[in-house]
Amino acid sequence: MTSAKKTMLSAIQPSNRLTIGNYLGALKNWVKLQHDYDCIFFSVNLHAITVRQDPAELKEQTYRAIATYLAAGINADEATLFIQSQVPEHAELAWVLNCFTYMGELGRMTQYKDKSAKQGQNIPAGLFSYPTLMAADILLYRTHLVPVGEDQKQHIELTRDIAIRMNNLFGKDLFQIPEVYIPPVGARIMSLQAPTSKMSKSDTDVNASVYLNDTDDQIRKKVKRAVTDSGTEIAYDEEKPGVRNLLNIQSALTGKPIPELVAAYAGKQYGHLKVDTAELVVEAVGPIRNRTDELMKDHGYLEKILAKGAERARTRARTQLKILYDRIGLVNPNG
Ligand code: ATP
Ligand code: LTN
Repeated sequence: MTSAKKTMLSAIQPSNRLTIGNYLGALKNWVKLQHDYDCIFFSVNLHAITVRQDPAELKEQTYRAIATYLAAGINADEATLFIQSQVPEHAELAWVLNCFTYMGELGRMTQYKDKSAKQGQNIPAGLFSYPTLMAADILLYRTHLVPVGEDQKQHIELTRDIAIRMNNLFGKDLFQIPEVYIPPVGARIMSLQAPTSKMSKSDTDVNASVYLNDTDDQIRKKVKRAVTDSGTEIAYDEEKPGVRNLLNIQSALTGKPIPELVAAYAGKQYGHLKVDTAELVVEAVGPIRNRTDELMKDHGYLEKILAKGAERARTRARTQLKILYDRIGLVNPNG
């Protein structure tokens, strides 16, 4: 389907159940911005296998991710929704981009440095070339805007560098150069157990993250056990990363500015901040969890949306690949 609107595209790895970090950094903004753009959202299972996954869980989480997008408010009639492995053009373009990306560029990626450090001796090559697959995801659809959390900014800058390089070589209009959208609040939600590290869905400590399918009780327990800081005053302070994180979560959920929240806690204790934060998270997560569970029971409905999305995506992706192949001298599938 063609549209006069600009294209917005984003994706999440189905490497575990999604967290409130994924929600506040990414998904919530997709929902907020969706009507102004022609939207493409998918579940990046090819990215997820850059670290070992259990096959049955990977499949379940891949569908759960799509169900969660819908439950959070993505409109299935308007957006193009699919699973990355259903559109083989992503892997195809990634190979070509690998040939125009430098080892030095990939070696500088923070996510690669963090994740490879946890892998021991045998680092999969896919973890290293991960960003070229992400660049392919974005460049296949002439994307204008990519809404993501702060941790992904570096990957989008690399995508722009690769696109500009190839445009210089093969024609200025070859690829659309994408822009990043990072939300003003909620772009970096921290671990509840180690508030100087990012909340991450693949963290082995289940108490570090609130998952979007946690029960209300689990949410309350996790937020109340959140590591806070020495002292008693509720301040938005560099030295108080635990308190800052809870204030950031509240601000991202309610839209209230931090100074307003801090002022309302004058003279109150950390306990008050935790109880209020827990209730706000319960209020936001509860409906998403319940709706996701309902959708997961209706596989037929999900399959229908995904089949339609993948078909639409493939047509668009093939058009872009044809242009690229012609420009760089590769023979197209149909000659
Ligand atoms: P993994 O632990 O498997 O690396 P993750 O939780 O870091 O996963 P991704 O799939 O890498 O999540 O990210 C999906 C989206 O969620 C991206 O846009 C990313 O920027 C955003 N995101 C992830 N974690 C956070 C966080 N803690 N705060 C804000 N946004 C986040
Ligand atoms: N690398 C991203 C997930 C991702 C993505 C994308 C995000 C893969 N392809 C395309 C935006 C656009 C991450 O969050 N780890």
